[in-house]
Amino acid sequence: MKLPTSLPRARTLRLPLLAAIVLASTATNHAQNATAVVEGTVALPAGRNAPVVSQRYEIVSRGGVVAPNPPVAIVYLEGEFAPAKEAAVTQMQQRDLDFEPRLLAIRTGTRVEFPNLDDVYHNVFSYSPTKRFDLGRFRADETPVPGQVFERPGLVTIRCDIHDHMRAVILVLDTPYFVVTGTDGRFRLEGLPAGRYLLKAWIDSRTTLEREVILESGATLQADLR
Ligand SMILES: [Cu+2]
Repeated sequence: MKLPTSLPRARTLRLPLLAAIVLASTATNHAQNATAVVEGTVALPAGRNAPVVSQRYEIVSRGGVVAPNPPVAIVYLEGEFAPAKEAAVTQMQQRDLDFEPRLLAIRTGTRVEFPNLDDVYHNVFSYSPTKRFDLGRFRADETPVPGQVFERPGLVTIRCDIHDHMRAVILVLDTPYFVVTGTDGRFRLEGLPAGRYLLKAWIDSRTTLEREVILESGATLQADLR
């Protein structure tokens, strides 16, 4: 078949290119317009004899349910998000025979280091199906700092083989958008992309609340979870 004049031919070539440029700029704008906010309150269960003076919750296990006490929740946005540009690294320290923090939320793929800041040995391990590991006995001067990469989403209970009272929880989430509530249940998540998502609140190993949210750029949505 003989090609028509050069003008229409140029047009047909140019159109897909234009479409590609428009798509690319839309994608960029989408990332740049991550300006939505959601805030609200999670209905937390009653505390179990929580010491009111202490702002620091402990991790308790009762009837097979692992929960922070006094209760707090981890609120997160579930959806399809671009993978992290670079692997994140964070820390769960051992200090004064305790984990700091005791409750840690991370995105999948994050490496957690477990530096020992005490002058005794610790032996951090987990039997959780989400992530089983045993770092063995290590001291403060251990190099490199013992750590683990958490690839799968789920709950990981962290313990120390030497100090039975040491408990911590890592919640591995397949999202970059999460926050721990205050003990009053209040939360605020900023810098969110517009769209329709599930907003979830992890309360304990048996309880996660959820509701659908529709986020708009530059707008703050009030959304309570109960
Ligand atoms: Cu220990």
